[in-house]
Amino acid sequence: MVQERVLIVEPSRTLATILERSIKNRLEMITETAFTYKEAENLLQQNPERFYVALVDVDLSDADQGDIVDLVTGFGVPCMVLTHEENKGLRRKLFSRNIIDYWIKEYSANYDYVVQAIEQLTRNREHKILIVDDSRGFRRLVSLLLTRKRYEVLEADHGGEALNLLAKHPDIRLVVTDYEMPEVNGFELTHRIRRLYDKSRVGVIGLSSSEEDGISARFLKIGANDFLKKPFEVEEFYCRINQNLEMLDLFHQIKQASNTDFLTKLFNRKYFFEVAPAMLKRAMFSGQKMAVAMIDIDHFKKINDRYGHDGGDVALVQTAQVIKAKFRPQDVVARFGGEEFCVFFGPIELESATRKLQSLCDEMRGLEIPFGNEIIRLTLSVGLRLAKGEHLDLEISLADKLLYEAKRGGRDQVMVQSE
Ligand code: GH3
Ligand code: MG
Repeated sequence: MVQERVLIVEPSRTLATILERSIKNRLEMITETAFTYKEAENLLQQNPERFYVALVDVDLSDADQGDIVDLVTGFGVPCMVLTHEENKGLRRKLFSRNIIDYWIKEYSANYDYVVQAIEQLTRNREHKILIVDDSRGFRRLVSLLLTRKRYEVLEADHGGEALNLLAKHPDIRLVVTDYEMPEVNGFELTHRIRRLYDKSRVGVIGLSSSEEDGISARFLKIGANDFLKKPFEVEEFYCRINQNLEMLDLFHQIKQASNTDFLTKLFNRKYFFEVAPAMLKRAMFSGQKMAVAMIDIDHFKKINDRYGHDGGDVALVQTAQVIKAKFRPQDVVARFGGEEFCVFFGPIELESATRKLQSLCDEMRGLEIPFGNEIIRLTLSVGLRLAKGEHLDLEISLADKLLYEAKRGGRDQVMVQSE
């Protein structure tokens, strides 16, 4: 991967060194430093695309205040500003000249904020935002503001198109929608989005320039996550976008943590029983074949006894990875507890499921799991059956019986239900 570069334009050598160190150490990015406007110009003239972002002081001895911003943005490099002055006019002027962030040096104690903001930029690339507005000019403006911050942006000029794009791009995290639009207005769109996606899955920020009473409250009551009145200050717009995405990320992390097993990162039993029963019911209704497998590590107690609990944990994590890699996205793979796993297969023939599990057993038998100076080896026993009814609990207990037979029959094998 190409290492990202940060251009620092800072007349104070001491501060430049502090910034260089924090960016290198914490973000593993390369820095190039200019102490004057002229030096910055020289650096930018050769291959400006190498700069991911520029961090500039607007007061340089060889240029007027703020000229450096025009230079940097003129080369298409996103520009963040550090300044000595708390000056409202300057702040506004700089945002109108397309900077993406602004800090007062005296308030920025150890410059953590600056480093965090650069880090945030790299994360922004993972966030897809949909802008919905019938005015092309306004969409372009918002889109520019967001792409400058490295968000990925999609545009729709009416509510219907917005819903189509949401269906086509399930990774859209945030919708920024105007209120007044022909056909489907912002309220109607928010309402329809909420029928399909909850607040933690797709965020909605309503916008309006209307003087009508209660627009913001109505947006929020219909299910918008936030509201912003037009025209807005660019800095506030950025803060709201950032804050809402942070909140959505938090929701996502909490959900992830509650659905996955901490050690192996596989789905946990709770999540399994949230999704699999409905899958089975749907499959039974439409006549599809589904299979259930219970997998258990053989003599795992001995592994713990011999290599200690840490060795057991390493073996569990490796086993989980091999199991996970073996199955398809439509199969639900979960750690049920201890050293026991369950696979609920999406539509599949019994022969195909059997082959997959046999190949899993073969792979595990041959796998050498390094632990310190030692190698851990283990085998698996599996019980597999084709689901006959729509009660998952029953299917699992029957697969468990087959697993028990596999154990009794000598372990390291797949026991398949006889038709
Ligand atoms: P069998 O072949 O009959 O399945 O024998 P076994 O030893 O694998 O089965 P048993 O159920 O007797 O023992 C399972 C052991 O797994 C007991 C428990 O201490 C250990 N175990 C459960 N969870 C964890 C874990 O998260 N980490 C580690 N290291 N060990 C665990
Ligand atoms: Mg076991």
